[in-house]
Amino acid sequence: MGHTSLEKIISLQRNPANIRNLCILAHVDHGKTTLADCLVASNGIISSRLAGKLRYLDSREDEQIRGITMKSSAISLHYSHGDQEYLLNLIDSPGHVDFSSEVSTAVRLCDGAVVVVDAVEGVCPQTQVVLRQAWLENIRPVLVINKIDRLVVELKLTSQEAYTHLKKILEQVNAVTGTLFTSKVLEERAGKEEEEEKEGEKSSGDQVYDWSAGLEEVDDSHLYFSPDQGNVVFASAIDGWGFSIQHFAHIYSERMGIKKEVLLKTLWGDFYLSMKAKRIMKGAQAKGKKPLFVQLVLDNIWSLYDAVVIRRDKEKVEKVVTSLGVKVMARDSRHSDPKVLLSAICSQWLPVSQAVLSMVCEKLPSPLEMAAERVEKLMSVGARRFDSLPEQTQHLKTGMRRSPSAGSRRDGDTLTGWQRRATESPPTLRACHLQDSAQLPEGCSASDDVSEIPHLSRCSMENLYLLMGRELEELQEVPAGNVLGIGGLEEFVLKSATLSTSPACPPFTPLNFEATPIVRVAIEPKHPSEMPKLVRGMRLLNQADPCAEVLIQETGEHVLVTAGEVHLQRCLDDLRERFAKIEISASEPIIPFRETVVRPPKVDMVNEELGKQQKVAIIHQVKEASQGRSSDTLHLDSSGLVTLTTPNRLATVGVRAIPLPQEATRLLESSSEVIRTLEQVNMSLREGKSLDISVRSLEAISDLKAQLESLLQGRKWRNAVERIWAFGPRRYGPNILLNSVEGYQRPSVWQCLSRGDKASEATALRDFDNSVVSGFQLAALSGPMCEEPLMGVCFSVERWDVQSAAPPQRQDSVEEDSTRHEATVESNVEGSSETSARAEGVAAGQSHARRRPEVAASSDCYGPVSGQLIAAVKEACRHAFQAQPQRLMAAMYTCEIMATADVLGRVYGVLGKREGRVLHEEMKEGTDMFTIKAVLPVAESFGFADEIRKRTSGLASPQLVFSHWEVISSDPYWVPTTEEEYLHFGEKADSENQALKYMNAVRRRKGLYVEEKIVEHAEKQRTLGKNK
Ligand SMILES: Nc1nc2c(ncn2[C@@H]2O[C@H](COP(=O)(O)OP(=O)(O)OP(=O)(O)O)[C@@H](O)[C@H]2O)c(=O)[nH]1
Ligand SMILES: [Mg+2]
Repeated sequence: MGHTSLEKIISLQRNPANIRNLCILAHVDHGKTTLADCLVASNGIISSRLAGKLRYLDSREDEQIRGITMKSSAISLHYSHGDQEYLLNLIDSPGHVDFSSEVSTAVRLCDGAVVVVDAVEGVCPQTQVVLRQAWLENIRPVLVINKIDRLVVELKLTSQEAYTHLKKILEQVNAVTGTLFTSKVLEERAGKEEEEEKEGEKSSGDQVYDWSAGLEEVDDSHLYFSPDQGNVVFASAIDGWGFSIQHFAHIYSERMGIKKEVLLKTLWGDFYLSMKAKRIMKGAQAKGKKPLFVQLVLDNIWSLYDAVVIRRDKEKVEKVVTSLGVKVMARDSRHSDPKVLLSAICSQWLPVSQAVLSMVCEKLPSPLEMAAERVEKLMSVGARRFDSLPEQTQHLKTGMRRSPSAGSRRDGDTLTGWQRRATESPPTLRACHLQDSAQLPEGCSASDDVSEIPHLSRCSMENLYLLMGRELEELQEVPAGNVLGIGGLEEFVLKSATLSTSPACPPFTPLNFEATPIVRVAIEPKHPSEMPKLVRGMRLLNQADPCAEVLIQETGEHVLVTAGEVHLQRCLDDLRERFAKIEISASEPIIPFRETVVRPPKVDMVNEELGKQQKVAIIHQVKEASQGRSSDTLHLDSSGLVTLTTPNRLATVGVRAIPLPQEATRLLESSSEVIRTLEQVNMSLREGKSLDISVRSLEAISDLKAQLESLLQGRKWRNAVERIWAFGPRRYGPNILLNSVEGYQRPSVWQCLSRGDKASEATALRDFDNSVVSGFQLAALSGPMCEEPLMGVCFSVERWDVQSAAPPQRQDSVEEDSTRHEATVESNVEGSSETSARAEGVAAGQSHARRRPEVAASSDCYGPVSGQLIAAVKEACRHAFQAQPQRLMAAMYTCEIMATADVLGRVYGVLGKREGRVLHEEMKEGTDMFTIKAVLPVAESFGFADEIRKRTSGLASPQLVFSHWEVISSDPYWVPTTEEEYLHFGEKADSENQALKYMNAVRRRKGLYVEEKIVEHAEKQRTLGKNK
């Protein structure tokens, strides 16, 4: 087949029934790009000899050097299947975890996916992730089991063993799908039950509970991968071959005279060919017979490999070549590398492109078959239900699913799009999925006024492009149902956008991102004068990359946040070469920490139990330390309660910091979305508006409440959940402000749950309620240890006294509690009898000095009361925090490493050196590969992947994904206190303190004061014995 002409593709674009938009998904290195090469070669775009070696869609230099894909790329291919001609818009996605956001965008654009699995490695973490992403986007997957050649050549399995192995892999993949399916059915069922419950309440009471989970009734057989369903292809992309059982069924039905349908059903499975009876029988395994798949399919491939690659038997090869009826060129058969001959034979005998593309055309849906469910999901953002959307919007759904004919239709056209890629030259591009026809000259011509709708702007598209891998073809018009590039949106789109000709179209739901951006670096240009170029470049990068975040920190630094080390490298390269085109320098990665408090330890650093007196000693110490901090406005009692008065003496707050149980912190951390919704609802309730929230979000909120209640048990937490005042920082973080003020009943944060019944009773907020919350937010945003956000801390406000607005006239009024009352009463009478009486008692001059006339005149010099209260609460929280044992929390990666047995030891070595902790280790059945799952602090992860690769000669490569925050057990402020600790650590206790090291590093970076001894060894060393 020659190079498909542009006209051909344009004509194919007009027939959406024969368009397939698909992406290739897999774990890293499972052979996506290699497979894509074979498909591209089938269109004559690259030579088939180079297929698998060129990796055509890895067009970037760094992709070629590193051998991994970093950006998705799209290409349009043509394929004739039967008497139909198809247009395939193919997107090759990266498999490395750092780029999983690229996968999210790719799945959003497609209607189907080819999931590739390595026949040796089987289902890997990213395989599960991509299957889930495809599931969440409601797109249909088909499976390619790749690298079957490795089973023959590397693992040296027999064909029978290989069959068992392949069966296992299929089971693994189906297990993932099964889990996804079950959870969906259960969820739907829960939703249905609730509706029924509501209806049931209305109608009658006698309902019999239905115990079945609903799983039995739902037919899920079409979801699973099975060769007899035609949605599985076995392949070796690098050798250019691949087949589905249809292919062999076709051959053998001719050759053996067995019906094709029978073969289709029996070629995969526990069937064997009985020579005597000349029939296909069941129960191969039980009778010890060769299954049909082994006998008729695998054996042929095995003997071919045996002849060509393993034994290099020329005669046999010739025999095979003639029996297969393929032609081999002389230079191929003489080539020193047997793989060349092998691919020459295989690519004619079982061309992988044909197997995969036929399956794609038959099994994947066309854009016309887009599920109604998917459209609804796309359009109902956040808590909204689809049927609560305006009618005009709901109408668009039919527009999106209606069959768009060739040409253009202007009624209610919806042009939906996702920004994909921004390059500087050629002009800025965005690949879009057009759901209805768009014509260039008209662009977006909605006549309605759009200015008052937030985040909505009008733009016109300047260019439309066909994406052809490394090249672009400019097009005049693109009919609906295609993947294409759009130029001229640079000014309008930040990261992603929904394009529509109708302003009624809501923005589509945000993409499901699996990776969290966690690695941050500060960036600056080499030459300071080039700052504007850098700023512009960073803006473009922000647009082009779905996952990278660009921000300016309070310090004025330009910060880039990326998902991981490899992603960071790519973003920097992009900035240098494409977007900013200047020399830049990046700081060392800034590693995030969290600050928290813990319960007082029960044992000391040498694992001796802390007795009562020693504990007293510790408390004593804390006291001593805090005494230094105490002033006349601040008071700290031995139970950790901090009382602080505002400078104008009007308000006093008492705050205590309590560590939250770990599970509760984790729950808050993972429910930030729910808390955010809760906050939005409360905000609108406070403003007197009512927000139309869906049952599902309400349910999520009440779930959260119930879970919190079950986690916060015990005397200390009695009624705590009801008393929650706010979450923080930023109002949705994993810290809690608790209202323990006696006599202050404020409306609960959960009030949206009991809307209707209690809303009227709810008491009003006290004045300055908001200031207390703001003070808490500030305190939670940066802690006292190194100004990092807090996590898992509960601040319980136990006292909050506000005196009425009349400002006290005397600065020293607090001293005499008994006289305070009188003081306020008489406050307006300057120089009253009482004051003068006292003044007489004290030396007159001293009294004057203390009274400071400007203070007496007004309290205004301290600023507004709300501001003072914010500062007071913030300070009180900080001191309360410091009164507890403080700890740092480190961000942790989970890390999955596949390694062979012989390099296992080295992997453990590297992990140990970097403070990693192995969670479990498992042997992959049938191989000598081990999967190791470990956790590793982000702070120690830089260069980890490289080190592992080097130490194991490239045999193991880790995948790092951010997982959670973990308390670092050592106390950064630790000094020896008990006898044993002195003995063990010595007076100076200068052994390594990891937490202190981290804390000081952060403090130094932020320009904070770092307490360090400069002269470490100025004294003569004494032996411990003398010291005692
Ligand atoms: N033995 C064997 N190796 C293969 C096969 N297919 C691909 N490979 C090799 O696997 C490695 C990775 O292939 P790629 O195609 O780059 O994998 P990928 O899935 O695109 O990787 P990422 O895009 O980085 O996720 C390359 O070294 C290929 O040569 C195959 O069928 N058999
Ligand atoms: Mg790739």
